[in-house]
Amino acid sequence: MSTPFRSGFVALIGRPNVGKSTLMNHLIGQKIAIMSDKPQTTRNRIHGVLTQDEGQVIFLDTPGIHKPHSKLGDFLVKTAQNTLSEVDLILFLVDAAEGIGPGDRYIIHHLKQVKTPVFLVVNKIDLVHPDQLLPLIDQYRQLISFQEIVPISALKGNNAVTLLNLIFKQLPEGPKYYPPEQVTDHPEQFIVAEMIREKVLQLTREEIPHSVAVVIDEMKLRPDKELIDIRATIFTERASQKGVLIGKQGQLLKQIGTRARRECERLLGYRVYLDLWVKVKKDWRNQVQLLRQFGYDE
Ligand code: GDP
Ligand code: MG
Ligand code: K
Repeated sequence: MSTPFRSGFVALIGRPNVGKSTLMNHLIGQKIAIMSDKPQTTRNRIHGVLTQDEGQVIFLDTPGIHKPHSKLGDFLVKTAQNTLSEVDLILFLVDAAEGIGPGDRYIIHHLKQVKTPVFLVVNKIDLVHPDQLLPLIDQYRQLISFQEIVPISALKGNNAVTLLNLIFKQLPEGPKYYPPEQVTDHPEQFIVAEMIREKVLQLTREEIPHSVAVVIDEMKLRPDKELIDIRATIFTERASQKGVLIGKQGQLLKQIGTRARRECERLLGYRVYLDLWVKVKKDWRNQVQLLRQFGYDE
């Protein structure tokens, strides 16, 4: 008898520096770390997808709710609120070494307005004496009730497996929303490369064979988190193909770039600056180096 596959969406919230990223990295490890959007909903930033035999967890960030003084105002707060009511589970991370702060109260205020189950995840327990934990937990419990309370250290890994098991237990039976093979080391780069390739094929039709390859040379979020810079190279096998792709006065390449950029922005949830190049590379498929850049070998 096989146990049912469980899957669902889990929102991670907590004030800055509470350890959300650390927890994500610990749970997901090298397996995945993506930042592409779930296409159906706007602005729900996917931080990572964890796929195991027993199920799949899609972790979502909830932008806007972390900052009580966010200038983005109502809109983001509403979006965050919607996210919180749509997900299957909310992980509310708090800091074991600090008392309840204004940021925590602000989040609790929002949690009270949704019916979604909430786990209180008390992180950084490695920094406190166990005696300190219960009083803190009691304080939180007086403000709002929790489905589970899990003390962890995301940094050291204490109780991470326990937390994961409780998450799986909470999720409904469901499908694999994301194919495991999409889950590579750098899936966001893979997806962006595929999108650019798709635009090339759409705009050139039969002139360019499907052997055209796209490599993402660089993909970086700017420090102000306003824009993602993407530098990509389209490889063709012959010089004549390169000419076709670029087009008269670069018109076709420009068009490819514009369409690809728009789609990248939609998928990634950020503004994108796309720098597109075309190079000729014979037999690129045989070149291990390139395959590695494609992410097949890492
Ligand atoms: P985020 O802003 O919520 O994503 O927080 P981060 O994951 O970036 O963590 C903020 C800081 O807290 C980093 O310096 C982490 O190394 C540290 N940190 C995270 N989890 C733990 C923990 O369990 N124990 C300790 N001692 N430090 C932690
Ligand atoms: Mg973080
Ligand atoms: K995103």
